[in-house]
Amino acid sequence: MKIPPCVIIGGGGHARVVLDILFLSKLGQPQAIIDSDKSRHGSKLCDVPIVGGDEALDNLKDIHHFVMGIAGAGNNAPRMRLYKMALEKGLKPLTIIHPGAIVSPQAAIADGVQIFPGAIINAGATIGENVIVNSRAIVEHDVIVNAHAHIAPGACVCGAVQVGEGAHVGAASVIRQGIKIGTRAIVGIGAVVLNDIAEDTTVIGNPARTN
Ligand code: JB3
Repeated sequence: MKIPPCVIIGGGGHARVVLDILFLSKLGQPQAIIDSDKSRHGSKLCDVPIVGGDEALDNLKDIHHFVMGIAGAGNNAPRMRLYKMALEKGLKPLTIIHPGAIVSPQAAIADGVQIFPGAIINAGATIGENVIVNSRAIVEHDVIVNAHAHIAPGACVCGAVQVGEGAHVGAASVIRQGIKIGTRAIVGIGAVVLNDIAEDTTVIGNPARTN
């Protein structure tokens, strides 16, 4: 089966891992990177050319798929905006899964999802569009992660938790089973969440509290 050529949107640290996954998984053939930092146009990342900024999306020949190369620590709005921009331009999102991730066949994985090395997605979990499940994160059974959310490295999301659209679950945080995390909420690094979190709310600490 032909490996689909793709463009990577954003060419920084997260993109480096995305490229690693593409090279290993052969789920896409990265042909170009677009990045808003003009000083990097004409250079390469992992041997993939940085061809221009977002305007370059209109002139890509024979590339019909994209992968988000931007993560953003805590703020998922830029990633959501760029994802929707690529869709509007008729590009299709690739879902990328590192060969070293464990994904239950009973999990539902939407378009544009990124599952990083060592991540575990357990039975009955639903992972929404453009979600990042970062390195060694655990998404337990029956969890619902809504679109554009980010489960950061080493986070542990226990059974049947609901993560709101665009929320950020911080690195090495722990979310007790059954908790609801609101839209665009932010869970700080290492937080231990024992109660529901309202939308647009940031919590830190153990036990997690609004800061
Ligand atoms: O901590 C970990 C494991 N990962 C972090 C991740 C969650 O967030 C990582 O260490 C970084 O803190 C961050 O990764 P990201 O998003 O790759 O950040 P950065 O390394 O700064 O790269 C972002 C790239 O996107 C930069 O090269 C920016 O110039 C570019 N960029 C920013 N806005 C954009 C835009 N590129 C395009 N095409 N369009 C934009 O609007």
